[in-house]
Amino acid sequence: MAKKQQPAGDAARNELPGQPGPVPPPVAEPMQPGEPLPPKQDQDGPETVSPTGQPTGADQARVAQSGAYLTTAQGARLPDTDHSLKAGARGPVLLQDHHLREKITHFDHERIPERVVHARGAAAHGVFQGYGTAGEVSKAAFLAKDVETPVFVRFSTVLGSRGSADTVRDTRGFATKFYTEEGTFDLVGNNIPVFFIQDAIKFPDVIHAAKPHPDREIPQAQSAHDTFWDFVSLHTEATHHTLWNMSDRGIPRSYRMMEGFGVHTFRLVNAAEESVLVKFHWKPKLGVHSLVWEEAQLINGMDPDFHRRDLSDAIESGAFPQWELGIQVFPDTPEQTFEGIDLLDPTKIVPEELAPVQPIGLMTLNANTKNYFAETEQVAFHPGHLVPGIDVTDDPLLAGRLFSYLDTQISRLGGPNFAQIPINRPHAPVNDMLRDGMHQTAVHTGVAPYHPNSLDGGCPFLAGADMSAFIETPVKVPAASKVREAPASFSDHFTQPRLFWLSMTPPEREHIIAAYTFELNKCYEQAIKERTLQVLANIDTELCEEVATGLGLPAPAATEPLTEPDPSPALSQMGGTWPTDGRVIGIIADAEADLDGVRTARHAILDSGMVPLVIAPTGGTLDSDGDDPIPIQRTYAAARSVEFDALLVAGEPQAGADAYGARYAKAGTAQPPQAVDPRVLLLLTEAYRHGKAIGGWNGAERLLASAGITADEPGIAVGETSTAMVEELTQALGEHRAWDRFPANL
Ligand code: HDD
Repeated sequence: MAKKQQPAGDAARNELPGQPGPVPPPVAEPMQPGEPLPPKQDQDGPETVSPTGQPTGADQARVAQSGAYLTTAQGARLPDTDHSLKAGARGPVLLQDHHLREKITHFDHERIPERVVHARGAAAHGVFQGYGTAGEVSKAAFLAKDVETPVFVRFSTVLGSRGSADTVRDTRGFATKFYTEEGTFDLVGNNIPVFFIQDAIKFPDVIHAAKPHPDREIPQAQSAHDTFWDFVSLHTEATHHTLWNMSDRGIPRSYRMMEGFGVHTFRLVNAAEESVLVKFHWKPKLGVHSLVWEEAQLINGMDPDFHRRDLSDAIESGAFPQWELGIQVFPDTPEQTFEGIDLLDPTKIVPEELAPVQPIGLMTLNANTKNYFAETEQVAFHPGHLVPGIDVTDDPLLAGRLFSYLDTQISRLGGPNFAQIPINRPHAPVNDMLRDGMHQTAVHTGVAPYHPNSLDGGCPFLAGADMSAFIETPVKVPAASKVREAPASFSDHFTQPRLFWLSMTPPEREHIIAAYTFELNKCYEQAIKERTLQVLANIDTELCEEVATGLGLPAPAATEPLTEPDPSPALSQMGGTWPTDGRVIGIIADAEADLDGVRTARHAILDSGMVPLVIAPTGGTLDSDGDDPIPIQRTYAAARSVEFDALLVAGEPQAGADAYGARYAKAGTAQPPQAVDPRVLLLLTEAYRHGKAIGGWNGAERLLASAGITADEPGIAVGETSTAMVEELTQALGEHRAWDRFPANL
C-alpha cells in the first residue's frame, strides 16, 4: 500500500507561496486522517436496511467525504479553503483563483427547481413483503409470498413551497417506489382516495387556483383563499375531494397515521392473462389519526417540520411505521363499473363495505435518508413505471399523469437521464438503447444501440410474456368518434360527498363545519361564499346551515335532490383502538416532585414503545447530584402542548404533601403558592381542549384543578403510582383522543 502523505505542517500552511505577509492560522481541524473509505460502486442501488434493521450495505453515510484531505472537484488537495487568492492580504482578489471560482460556482447552482406540486416532502427507505395473496389476480413477482422488495416512500403536501410548514390543511402525497426484480413500480398516490378533477387537462387550472395568488404570492400552502374556493365552487366535480380536505384527513397527526390510496382504478393481470380491476389502499398499522385545527396552526409556528421530524424520529428510535397494502377487486367488465359506481371516475370511491380491502403485503419503513437532496429531492416518481401484472385503465386523469410525470422530471432534474441518479436506479438490470443526453453518466459500449442489429450480435433480444416482459393488456377499445366529452356518469357530483358526510361521527362533522367556516371566512368575495354555500346545500342541509350561520349568511336550499346513500363506517377515523408506538408523553415535573415515580414512568413509557419527554422549569437534569439524574428534554419556556399526545403530571414524593402551587409557581418569583406558572397552565388547558389524555399521581389533582380540570372526566386520570397512570394513558391514547369531552368548533 502506498505510504500516506502527511498533512503539511503549520508553517507550510500559514504561508502561501508568493504571498507576502502572514496568513491567519487555520481553524483547528482534526489532523489525523482516517483510512479512506472504499469507492462507491457506481451501480449500487440506494442503501437500505434489512427488515430487522441491519444495514445491508457499507455505511458510508455518516462520513461526508471519502478521504482525509479536502480536494477540488478534480481531486487536487487544497491547502486553504477560507481565503481567496489576493494580491496582498489587503489587496484585490485575483481572477486566477480557480478554487474560489469552483466553490462559488457550484454553490450558485446547488438548487434545482422545486416540484411544481408536492414540493414539500419527507421520505424514508423500507421493505415491502408480499403475502402471496394476490397470486390469483396478479403475476407481479414482488407480490409473491415472502418476496422482499426494497422501497422508497416520499410523503408530501401538495400546495406549499419546499420550505413551507408540514401541518397545513392539504392533501398529502404518498408515493412509493418498489425496486422490484422485474423493474421499478411506482404507486404514486395520496392520502385522499378521490381527486379534484376527472380529466388531467384541468390539472393546471386546479393548481393555478389553489397555489398562492400570482400577484403577491400569498397565501402560502393554504386553500383558505378566494381563487381556490372560486374554482371549486364553480367546478362541482371537486366537491368530494374538497370535503375530504375539510375533514380531519386534511390535517394528519403523522405521516405514519395516514391511509394511502392509488386513487385510480388499475388493472391486474395474472399468469393466465386474466384481468381484474383494482383500487390500491395503504392501511397504517397505527390507525388513521389527525390533529385538530388549532393544534395544526400552532404547530406551523412551533415546529414547521413536525411531520418530517415525527417520521425520522420514529424510524431512528426503532418504531418502524408499517402499512398493509390492500386491494379492492372488481370484475374487469366492458362497462368498468361496480354496483353502479363508474370505476374510471377518480372522484368516486367504492365503499369498503361493498368491496372489502384485501391485504396483499406489508411495508415497513426502517431507514431514514442519508442525504435529503440526493434522495428525497431527486427521487422521480411516475405512474407509468409499471411491472408485468400491473397495468393502467382508461381513467382520463391517469392518462394525463402518464405524460406529465416523465415530462416534469426533464426540467426538474435537468434532462432525460434522471433514471441514472442513484435513488432512481432500478434494481433490475437495465439494458436499454437510450443514449447520450444531458447528465449522461454511463459509458455505453458497443456500436449498435438500435434494433434490429447484427453488429452487436443482435443484442439485446426482446422478451416474451414467459420471460417477464411487460405486455400491455389487450383491452378492447369500443368503436367511437373522437369527442371532447365526459361520460354521463361523471356528472354526479353530490351523491358521494353526501355519502362521506353521512358516514362521519358528530365530532368529525363539527370539524368539517369549522373547517369550511374558517376557510370561507378568509375569502373576500361574497359571491364565492354564497356559491360555496349552494354547493354545501347539495351535500347536506345541516352542513350548509351551520356554515352559513358561521359566515352570517342565509342558507340556500338544495338545487339537486338529496340522495340517501348507505353510510360507510370505514370512512370514519373514530371508534377503534390502535397501537401507540412512537406516541409522545410529556411528564411535567420539577426537583421537588416524586422523582422515583418520574423514573418509573419514563421506563414504562419507553418499554411500551413510546417517547417520554420530561418538562421542567429549567434545562439540565432533575436530581443532578443523585446516582440516576433524570434528563430534562423541555423547559416550560420551550414546551407547548402540541408536541405531546398526552401529559402526565408528576406527583408529590409523599402522600398528602401540599406543595403543588409552590412547585409550579414561576421559578425565582415571589408569587403566592396558588399562582401556578402560566406556562404549565397553558400546557394543561390546551391539552385538555384538544381532547388529549392527561394523567397524574399522588396529589396531581390539585394542579389539574387549578387548570379547571377534574379527574372524573373522560381521558383524565389521577392515581397513586406513576406506572398505573402510564397504563391508563396508554389505554386512552389507543383511542387517540377523549372524544367524549371534545368541545365543538375546534
Ligand atoms: Fe401528481 C407529483 C399524486 C394528479 C402531475 N403527484 C405528485 C406527487 C404525488 C402525486 C404523490 C409527488 C411525487 C413525489 O413525491 O415526488 N397526482 C397525484 C395523485 C393524483 C395526481 C394521487 C390524482 C389521482 N398529478 C396529477 C395530475 C397531473 C399531475 C392530473 C398532471 C396532469 N404530479 C404531477 C407532476 C408532479 C406530481 C407535475 C410534480 C413533481 C413530479 O410530478 O414529479 O408531474
